[in-house]
Amino acid sequence: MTYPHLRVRVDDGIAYVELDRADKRNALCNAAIDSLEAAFRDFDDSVRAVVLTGAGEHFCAGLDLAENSTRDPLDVLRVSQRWHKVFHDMQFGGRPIVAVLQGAVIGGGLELALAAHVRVIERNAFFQLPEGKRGIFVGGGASVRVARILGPDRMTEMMLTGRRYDAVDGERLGLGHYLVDAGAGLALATQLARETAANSPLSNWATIHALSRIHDMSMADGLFTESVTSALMLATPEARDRMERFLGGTQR
Ligand code: 1HE
Repeated sequence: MTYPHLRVRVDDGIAYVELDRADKRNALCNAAIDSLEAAFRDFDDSVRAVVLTGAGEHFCAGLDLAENSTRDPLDVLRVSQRWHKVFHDMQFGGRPIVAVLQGAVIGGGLELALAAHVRVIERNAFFQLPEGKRGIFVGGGASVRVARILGPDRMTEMMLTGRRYDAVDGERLGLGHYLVDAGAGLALATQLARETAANSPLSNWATIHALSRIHDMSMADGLFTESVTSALMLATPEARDRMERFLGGTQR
């Protein structure tokens, strides 16, 4: 399958999805969003994890401003809700996504990055929410996904001042989980994707879904949901096999 502005290949159970619009710094136009939706929808069960990258020197410069500078409010509302759906489907597709972040991770680029579960930051990366400078507001989920990591206070400051966080700041603040030299991200992301792909798919599915939802619950509801999820998972044949294998290998 081919997807406009996206390069997709599958190798040994890992899908490599690359934003392929380097001449526009991988800015997300409607066609690129459509491609992301289609690519993730088209993966079959043989794809157990995804590595998400951006071609060229920058991960993603965010919303395609050229395409969006003359929209009316209803149109913008539709674009925003479409991004929400596509990023939601990526985040909750049940497959771990490992992103490699280099250069600009700006606006909608950061929103896309945060739909990934594991993020590797290369030392040349920088993070910015310049929406205030462009006279707009975040629309691809940042007020939820960025604010959950930074908190609304720091995100407000980031948006008001348009400040740039560098790679070290990004890792320190939790925008990514690993910090590596420029050019070293793909190798680590591949290794991490392989590790997550070797987990039980059901366990990955539960981790991806349950933790995020439990975060939104009261303590009592969260603990109850954890118990139910735990009971469901422990009773699966795969869980039994894996525990037996561990016990057989180490304790018997
Ligand atoms: C673009 C875009 C874009 C580059 N939309 N065309 N995002 C921004 O405000 C970020 C705007 N971009 C930049 O700040 C810079 O381009 C970068 C720091 C990312 C890279 O700088 P540089 O010097 O390597 O590239 P450049 O020369 O600025 O751009 C190269 C080309 O990409 C140029 O087009 P060209 O035809 O003149 O070659 C740029 O116009 C084009 N380009 N970024 C359209 N974003 C759902 S709500 C989300 C809201 C947001 O994402 S707001 C943040 C928008």
